[in-house]
Amino acid sequence: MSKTVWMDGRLVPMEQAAVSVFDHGLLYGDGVFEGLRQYNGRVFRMADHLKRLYNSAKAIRLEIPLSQHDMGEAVAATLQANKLTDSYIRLLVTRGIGALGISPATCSKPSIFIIADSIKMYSEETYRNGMAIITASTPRIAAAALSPKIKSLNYLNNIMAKWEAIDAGVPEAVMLNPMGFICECTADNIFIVRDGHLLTPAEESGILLGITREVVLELAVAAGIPTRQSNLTRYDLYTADECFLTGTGAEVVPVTSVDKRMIGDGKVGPITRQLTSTFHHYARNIGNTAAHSAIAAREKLPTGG
Ligand code: PXG
Repeated sequence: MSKTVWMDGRLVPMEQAAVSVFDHGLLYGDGVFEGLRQYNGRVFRMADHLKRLYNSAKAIRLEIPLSQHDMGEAVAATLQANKLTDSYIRLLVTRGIGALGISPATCSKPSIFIIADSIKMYSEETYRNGMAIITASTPRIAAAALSPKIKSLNYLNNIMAKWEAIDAGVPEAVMLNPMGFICECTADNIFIVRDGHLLTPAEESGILLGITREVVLELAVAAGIPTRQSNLTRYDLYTADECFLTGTGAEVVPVTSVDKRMIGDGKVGPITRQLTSTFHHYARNIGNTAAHSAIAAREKLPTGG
């Protein structure tokens, strides 16, 4: 079935959803994006995703020509047009069409695109048995160069790290910051468990502040699991009792080996198991109520069924 894409206020068939070769999003990666999930007709943590999108845009001096409220409506309209109740949503804002030089000043109006599609997750087997990952030699971009908090259309570092994962025959690669501390994987945050404590790289390590990461930290606190955000090294990963990744697409996915070092006993550990299942349930039920998704509720998103 042909998908419908929201483009600058119009719902168009995917075949016609094309951008100009003069769009600076294409020419220079000048733009920002978000990836959201819809569960049972409701968008998970939409307010948080929109806030991050508008902050990313503000940081690069990109003025989104739509209020956050209207952006929520546009997302709802896209989901409705595609008759979706469980989906992955990609929201992009580009600098728009301009002259061939890099100057953003030549671009008169940013463009907004909303794409909704089915979700590609890891296999059942991976959630049950975990996966092997590597550390990449490509570093995460330095916070001093471009804040990793900005979800920009510049993902080349991450893509180079993804090549390393592909070459190593594993699904993901951990990126380190220029100091050698652990940051995150190419599109997921990373956690370890050590002596019953849940540890994850801190904001200061230079990471994207993942929304799934935040929810997992909240769920851990609620479950009485002590949490700490700090600098972590490869040694900490190699000697961890448990390890997992978090992301909008992946949710919580267990890691059982890093750079050929077995994590713990090589099986998915109890805290990982607990958080995987707690998150899974929370996203589909409790965490997806009007209170946690105020904008989604206001926009009367399709109720599913
Ligand atoms: N780090 C980076 C560099 C990312 O791009 C995350 C962490 C996780 O953040 P969230 O907010 O999604 O928990 C991302 C987000 C996918 C997918 O298909 C990945 C992202 C966004 C949407 C979907 O796994 N990247």
